[in-house]
Formats: sequence, C-alpha cells, structure tokens
Amino acid sequence: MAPVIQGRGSARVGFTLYAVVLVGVMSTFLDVTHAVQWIVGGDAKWSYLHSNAAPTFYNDWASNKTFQTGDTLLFEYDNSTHTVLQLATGVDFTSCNLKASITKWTSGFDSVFISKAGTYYYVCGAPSHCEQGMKFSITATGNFVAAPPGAANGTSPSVTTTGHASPRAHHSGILTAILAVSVAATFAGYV
Ligand SMILES: [Cu+2]
Repeated sequence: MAPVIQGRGSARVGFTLYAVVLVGVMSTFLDVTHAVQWIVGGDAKWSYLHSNAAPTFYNDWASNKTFQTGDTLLFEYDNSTHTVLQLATGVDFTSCNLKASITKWTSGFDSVFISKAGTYYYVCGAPSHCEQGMKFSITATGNFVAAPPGAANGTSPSVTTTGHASPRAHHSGILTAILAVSVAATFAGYV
C-alpha cells in the first residue's frame, strides 16, 4: 500500500514542477514577443482639441501606463496642424522650449520605437500647443531592445493596438489561469 501512495505523491510533485516550469517558460516568451504599441492619446489620438479642453490630458494618458523597452508610441494626427518633437530634458519640457528638440516627426502617422530605458519627452511643435497641454513624458524600463527591421522612427507599423489596456495585464491573467488549472489538477489527483 505504502509504495503506491508514495508513487502517486511523486507524480504529483513532478506534475507541479512541470507546471511551474511551463508557466516560467511561457512568461519569458510572452515578455519577449508582446511589446505594446501605444496609440498616443487613445481614441483622442494626438489632437489639440483634447489638450485645449484638458491641459493635463496627455500627461494623464501617459501617467497610468507602464512603458517598457520594446514598446512603440504611435502618433496619429493631422500633420497640417501638428507635429511631434522630442525634447532632451525635463527643463525644456516644462518650459516648452521647442528650440531644444532633438527629433522631429511630421508625417501624421509616426511610430516611435523605445529601445533604451529612460525618460522621454514629447510635445507638439505647433505654436502654443505645448503650452496648452499637448505634451507628455514617459519613463520606460527594461533592457535594451534593438528596433526590429522596418520599425525605425517614423515608419509605418505592422501592428496596432488600442492602447487602452495593457496586453501585458491580459497575459498575466492567462498565465494565472494556467497556473490555477495546473494546481487544481494536481490537487484533484489527475496525474
Ligand atoms: Cu499640436
């Protein structure tokens, strides 16, 4: 009798280890392949109307999101009215010093790939738009991620997301579900 029970116990331990390893591998895989493409401003996109109505609109949009290296910012806008400037420093950002721009985009559909961890400052280059709130900063964390071919600044992206919810949170839910099922199966003795 004892050897049988011990055998079942070993199988359970083995299955649990297998489940833990599986979840770990999947976490790594998802982390690498599911960078987020954020549509700046969500449904409002990159628009003076929204910043003018609510000067903190873009700051608010960015402030509740987690940005990581490998993510992309997609600026969609009317390029007869707006541009996108990247500013170098927080001081220039705060004072809307447009002359301090280090990069400028003007296509109206600009994809900005985040390779390195750090804080990035973006503003509109149209007169008074930055002062009116068409500005935000992000802080990205993570290891260096080389821009994939065709994803250089200002080129069209191949994938879009709404930018409303983080796909990472979604995947965490899936992983949690897998782990829960694995643990449940183990305790139910389906091994
Ligand atoms: Cu503007």
